[in-house]
Amino acid sequence: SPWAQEPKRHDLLKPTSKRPFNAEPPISLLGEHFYTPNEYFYVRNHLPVPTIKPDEYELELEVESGAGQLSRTLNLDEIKKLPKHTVTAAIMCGGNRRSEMTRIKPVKGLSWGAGAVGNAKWSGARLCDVLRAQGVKPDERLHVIFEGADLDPTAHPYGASIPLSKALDPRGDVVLAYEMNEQPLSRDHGYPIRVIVPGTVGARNVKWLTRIVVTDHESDSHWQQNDYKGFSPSTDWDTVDFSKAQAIQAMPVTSAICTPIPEERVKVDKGYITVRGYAWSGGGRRIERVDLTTDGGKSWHVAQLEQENVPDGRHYGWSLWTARLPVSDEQQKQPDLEIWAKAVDSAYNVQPEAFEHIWNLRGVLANAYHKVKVRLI
Ligand code: MTE
Ligand code: MO
Repeated sequence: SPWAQEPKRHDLLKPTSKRPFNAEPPISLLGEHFYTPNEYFYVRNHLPVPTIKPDEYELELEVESGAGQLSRTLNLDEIKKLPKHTVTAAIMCGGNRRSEMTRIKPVKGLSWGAGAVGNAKWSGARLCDVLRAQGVKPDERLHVIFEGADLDPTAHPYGASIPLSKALDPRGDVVLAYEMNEQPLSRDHGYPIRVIVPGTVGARNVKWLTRIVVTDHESDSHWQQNDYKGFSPSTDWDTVDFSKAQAIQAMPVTSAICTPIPEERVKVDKGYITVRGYAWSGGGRRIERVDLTTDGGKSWHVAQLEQENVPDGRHYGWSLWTARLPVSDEQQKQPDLEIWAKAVDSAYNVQPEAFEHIWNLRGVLANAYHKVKVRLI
């Protein structure tokens, strides 16, 4: 069975599917650590986990250009000998928070909560160094295709691609990572090498990386062509044309309340409650602000941010936030209180208010305000 060699997983990871293994941690735990502990970093696998022996590992690199084809391989030692670069980056699945969008109208896809995201320090060789050493020059028309060692039943690998301009940009911080939070990558997260494409949807961060191709077209894989794309709320399965939409790359701004959790009984402390969560935007855009309301938007309170001190445009890690929200006597007489969070990124992009107008049939890009109803005690 292709599933005979699946790794052991932490009890805190609650599976939304077991084969392939997909799981997220409880959201209340996520908000507690700026760097998500590796043991309960969400796992999103489309296929069985491959077993790769480090001394047998080879990364193929192919460059198709006007001048012809260049091809070489790199082993693990060669990759580790290249200058080591570390970047803090959150990885978020394109389907994060899908379960909230589903409540409007059903969508096809795993029913993720707000925990299909994690923030880590990734270390490895810079892809721009590897490509430049092979003589690759900037060209806006080209793409970089990544393939994994995980194979579907027809022996096709998991695959995805990104524009060459992102791969070659030193500020793009794309790394061939062998460490996650200073530990060797675990099997579930791509041992021995995965590509980290900061600011870009999780699906392009290919694990168990075995092949890189620089070429004039995107990956023709299912996951690049017929999945992870956004559509109008009025597009349904009879009318959808996947060739007409762009594959998701940079992710939109989003946030989530990590504590309290929905239906939690919350004690009001001297007229205040404390709310914590995360916020993140794709494309290296720093989180500028997180606003909270408990009265449906009549009054807003600005949260305190915890974030890395790195320049905007290259701010790939998430921000954690905390807010103390006043609860009026009037509100304390009601049993329920609804908290809303919305984040604003450095381009002043802001989350949409409701899921109705961003609903799409695959349930991706689910970034409306996060709304959590709690009970006051
Ligand atoms: N890479 C390979 N080879 N196979 C996969 O199934 N899943 C992708 C991406 N890379 C996937 C992959 C998706 S959709 C996501 S969201 C991230 O990996 C999840 O990364 P993680 O499991 O390390 O959290
Ligand atoms: Mo994903």
